[in-house]
Amino acid sequence: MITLFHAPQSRSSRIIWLLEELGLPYEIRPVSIFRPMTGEGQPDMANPHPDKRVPAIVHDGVLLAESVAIVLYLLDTFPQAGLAPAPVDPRRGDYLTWIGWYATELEQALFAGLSGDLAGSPQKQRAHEAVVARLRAALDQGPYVMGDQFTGADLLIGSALAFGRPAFPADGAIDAYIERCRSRPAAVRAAALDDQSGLQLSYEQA
Ligand SMILES: N[C@@H](CCC(=O)N[C@@H](CS)C(=O)NCC(=O)O)C(=O)O
Repeated sequence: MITLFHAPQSRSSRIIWLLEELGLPYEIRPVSIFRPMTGEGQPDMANPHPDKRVPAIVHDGVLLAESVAIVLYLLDTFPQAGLAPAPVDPRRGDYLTWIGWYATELEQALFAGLSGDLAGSPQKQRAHEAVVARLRAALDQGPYVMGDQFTGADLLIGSALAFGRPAFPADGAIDAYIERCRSRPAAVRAAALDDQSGLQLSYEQA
């Protein structure tokens, strides 16, 4: 059994999406978190995340915190979903590069764009432009960042872009990519579950 420690409308929402993509049984444990944007919420002592953040999962006694670690772990542990090239697959390098890019480049550019930090920093501006250029180049080949195959990299990148869309310039290809990702049946199911996730729920999937 996989247990997801989750707070609605947060970075753990995309882990519900991931679990729906995998089609495995899982349980959602709602936890409260501190929400800096509103100043509401308290860290939850029932949350095993070392910083009392979300997401965290426990699978067979193994704790994982950090979205990237959870995506890599679950897609390698359950390869039948076909959402990650195997370590021996030549596409593995591209996959890991996109995941590293998401964590180190896209996240920073997104928060710099949202906070209005760009204007005063040529260095941040340059990094932000590089992120948009790399994404656009990939989407010109599309439909996903690695071409035809939707992978865990798209789940991370697509969910981050959906959250932080105003951080980036108007662009039809980026909008279409976000829509392509979030209209996947697993993403639609996850959005509905996220809305109800104030309740403790468990899902037995086929
Ligand atoms: N790099 C982490 C970020 C996790 C994170 O910041 N989560 C937020 C919710 S979106 C949180 O739990 N905040 C509570 C806090 O900062 O105490 C990841 O992607 O897993």
